[in-house]
Amino acid sequence: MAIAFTKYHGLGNDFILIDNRAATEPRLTPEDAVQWCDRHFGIGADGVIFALPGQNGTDYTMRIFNNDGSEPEMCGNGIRCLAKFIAELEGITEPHAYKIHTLGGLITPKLEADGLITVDMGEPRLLAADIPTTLTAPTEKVVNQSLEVAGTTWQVTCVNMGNPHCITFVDDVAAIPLETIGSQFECHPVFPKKINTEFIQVVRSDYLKMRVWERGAGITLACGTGACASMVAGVLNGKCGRHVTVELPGGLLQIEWSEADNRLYMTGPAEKAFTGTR
Ligand code: ZDP
Repeated sequence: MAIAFTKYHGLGNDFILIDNRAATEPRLTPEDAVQWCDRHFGIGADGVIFALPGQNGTDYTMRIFNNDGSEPEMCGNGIRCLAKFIAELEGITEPHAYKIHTLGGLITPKLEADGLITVDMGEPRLLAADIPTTLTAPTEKVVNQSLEVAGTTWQVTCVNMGNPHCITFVDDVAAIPLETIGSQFECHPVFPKKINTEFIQVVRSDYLKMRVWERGAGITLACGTGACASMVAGVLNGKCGRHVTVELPGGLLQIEWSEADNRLYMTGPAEKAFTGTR
């Protein structure tokens, strides 16, 4: 039977959204997701996102498959897309906040009057055991640690935003050979759950330029959890403040790390591209 879908993107990080409100398990298998995400033989996307019934008192549950069929815990750009998708399903046009259960914990996206979405992304986790990584002792943070990848020693900082991230500050993001080194970071043995990898150029203390290699998806135009993780890494290394604009290949995200509650707030767009059935 054909399944209806809607394509959305957040700054060019694109997803196939599926109305999964009638069942507690995703309507597609990971293998289906790989085929649907194929840009030549399928619909084309960085991942598939399912809007499932809520649990533990939440409005909805979000599950996501990467375009390689793996399942990440969280997805920052994706949850902005999910918020717009469910508002459309429910016919809601007013500003509205949703409580979303994810494998990375409770996340709260809020549709704003101007059409943007602000997401309460929760608190970052910093201990090596929580990343997870074996780069240092389990109860220590991984800040400015040496990591050997592709014959070069990189200074990395690791942050978990529901999903794992490894951040490296560089002088010029354009000069980084992401196509060749990205997967070597992703699959490095010090990261037992693999890793999302961000390269950050500090333009000003309130403006970062980022390029990303995503676990399970490769180079993408934007990564919301990655933008949050990168600004946390910037603060830990004394390179930026707690209110920053992050410039990604697909556009800009505003990120705030609140001193009052230790939570990250990410603001950015999500746009519908088209609907279809497959
Ligand atoms: O952690 C992972 O495996 C990522 N590929 C998940 C997707 C992250 C995302 N790009 C984001 O915006 O946070 C969707």
